[in-house]
Amino acid sequence: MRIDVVTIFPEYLDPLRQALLGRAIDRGLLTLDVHDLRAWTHDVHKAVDDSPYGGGPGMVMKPQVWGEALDELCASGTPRLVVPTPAGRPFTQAVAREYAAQPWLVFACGRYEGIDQRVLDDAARRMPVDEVSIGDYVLVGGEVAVMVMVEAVARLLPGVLGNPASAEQDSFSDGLLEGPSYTRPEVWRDLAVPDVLRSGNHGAIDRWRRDQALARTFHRRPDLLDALPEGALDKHDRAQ
Ligand code: 6GU
Repeated sequence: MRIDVVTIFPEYLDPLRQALLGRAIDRGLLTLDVHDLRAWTHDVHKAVDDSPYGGGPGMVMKPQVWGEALDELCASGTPRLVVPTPAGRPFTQAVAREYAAQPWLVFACGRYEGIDQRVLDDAARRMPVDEVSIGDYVLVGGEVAVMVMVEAVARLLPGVLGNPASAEQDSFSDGLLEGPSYTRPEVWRDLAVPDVLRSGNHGAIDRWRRDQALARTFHRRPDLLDALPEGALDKHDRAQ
């Protein structure tokens, strides 16, 4: 998969080259190119923003600079353009899976009060454009949201995780939160590992884990239970 990111703070994205994703890049599973938006300015001040039409606080990113950047980056094909904004549709695990199936993503990081809407309207004439939010809170810019999304997408690419079963057992993959995990020692600060996990009875272990996931989801995210598809809960689940 190819990922391009356009930002006025390219070094902000450096952490994506660490650890698991760094290895995926080194192994050629993922190509990550980060571009400085100011490279497409023409004035001495390298201005990327201006005051908003209609008044109000803050600054809006200028359309000409973004237009030239996207024209040049997208000249060779049709990527999916992703624009992080708190005003976007929610980024979920389902969206991460959808992105992981794309050959090419371009992320356009806005700062200030966002990017002139015509940049997105114009791009949408040539490519799919998604405005997405990573949650109901406001960040100072799209860079950290892009890091979140790239990490969520990259770990789903074939070969990136050592053990692909990890992705299959994630929270959300079955619509429920994952339950608790334990490792040695058997007793730590007088707290014991639940007996069932040491029983060797894999049927009982699976049932226990499912019940833990259901209880945790019920308490922490009842909205997820309401959203489960018809038939997702069996009669043992409903007895919980
Ligand atoms: Cl994607 N961008 C910004 N700037 N703030 C956010 C966000 C995105 N998602 C939640 N808050």
